[in-house]
Amino acid sequence: MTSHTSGTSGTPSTSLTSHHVFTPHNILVTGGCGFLGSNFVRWVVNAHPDVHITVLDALTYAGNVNNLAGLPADRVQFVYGNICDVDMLRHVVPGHDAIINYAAESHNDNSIADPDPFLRSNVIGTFWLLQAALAHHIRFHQISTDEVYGDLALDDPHFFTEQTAYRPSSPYSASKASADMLVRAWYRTYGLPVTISNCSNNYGPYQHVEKFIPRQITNILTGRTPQLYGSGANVRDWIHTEDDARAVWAILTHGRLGQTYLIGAHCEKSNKDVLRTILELMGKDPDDYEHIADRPGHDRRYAIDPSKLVTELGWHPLHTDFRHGLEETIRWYETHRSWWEPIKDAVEERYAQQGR
Ligand code: NAD
Ligand code: TDX
Repeated sequence: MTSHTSGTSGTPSTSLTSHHVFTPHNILVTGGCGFLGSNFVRWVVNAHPDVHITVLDALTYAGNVNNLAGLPADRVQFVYGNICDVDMLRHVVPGHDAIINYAAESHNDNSIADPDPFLRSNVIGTFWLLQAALAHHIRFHQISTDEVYGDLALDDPHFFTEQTAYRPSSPYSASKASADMLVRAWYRTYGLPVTISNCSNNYGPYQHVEKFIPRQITNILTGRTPQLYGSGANVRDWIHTEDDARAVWAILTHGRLGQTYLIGAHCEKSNKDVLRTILELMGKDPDDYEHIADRPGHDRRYAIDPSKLVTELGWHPLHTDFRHGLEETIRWYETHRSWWEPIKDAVEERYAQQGR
């Protein structure tokens, strides 16, 4: 780890002078072929020309190596591998100055149908990655989720903060909460230099079509009726994936070790409102959707208070117009049909088997 005083793109300047500043040059991004990971890699390539990135990814159903297409080969190296593979980690991890762990099973509905891979990748995988980081005392950043905090009532005036108690609802969120606990223990017991970020719902390009926003956009593009779970009153706090990437970089380079930072852009919307906006933006009747069976244990509302990130690290979201962000996202799916068309039918078949 080296010390510098100058700020970098996406990071703050003034409030940082008392903080240790970390300047990574050779980072390992696990899960970098997924939605958030690939957007983070692309952002780092553009914003930090001095950083080399190794992407380690098992290319599960959710990973697509084409998500890295067009990135310079001398800056981004892809390694095919599973974070549960201890022998592989022994070879790949050394030489990097930071690990950013995006690798995970990420979809709640899948975790309800079959929790097994979630325990393996999210809990056991994080454990082996921590062990590999510890062997070389490598800076470790864990990508986590606001879902570890459970949910809020729709009319609750409170937000999640770093002090909110963990109360995960689904096998997915329980596995992410478990991983966070491991990361905290490796800091306290072994002194591994870690940080954790818990982010709200991301939207933007390269999101798998199993997720809410891409599923509805591609439903409309393929002549299917959009589908709302339950009443549609459930609220999610949306953030553009590029703003999440900028926040992760700020925490990695300027965050205090051992700390958790919540990432959110104060953009709470009910699922029904999001779907109606998508339909309207795509020139359809905003009421042309159907209510279907609710998700078991469905979290009612997520809402993030990002004050710590804002005051300590000076981060602010740049994508503050959600409607415009949705419009751009719709355009992306309209113009990248070859990216999602080959997997769409299989995703819908899997949903049909789950009764959704
Ligand atoms: P994703 O499903 O799109 O991508 C996950 C990636 O990890 C894929 O490329 C997959 O191949 C890879 N992967 C899975 N298991 C692996 C393993 N054992 N070894 C190596 N690679 C493996 O998921 P995402 O939406 O990009 O989420 C990434 C991370 O961000 C997850 O940890 C998730 O919990 C967290 N997160 C996501 C959101 C969101 O809105 N999508 C919000 C907050 C936090
Ligand atoms: O067809 C649908 N209809 C519907 O009403 C789908 C797929 C979802 N929904 C609802 C369920 C949720 O209330 O939309 C909301 C968003 O659903 P998902 O896209 O599955 O996201 P969510 O369950 O909120 O979790 C997401 O944010 C937190 C990510 O998938 C997680 O990886 C992240 O941790």
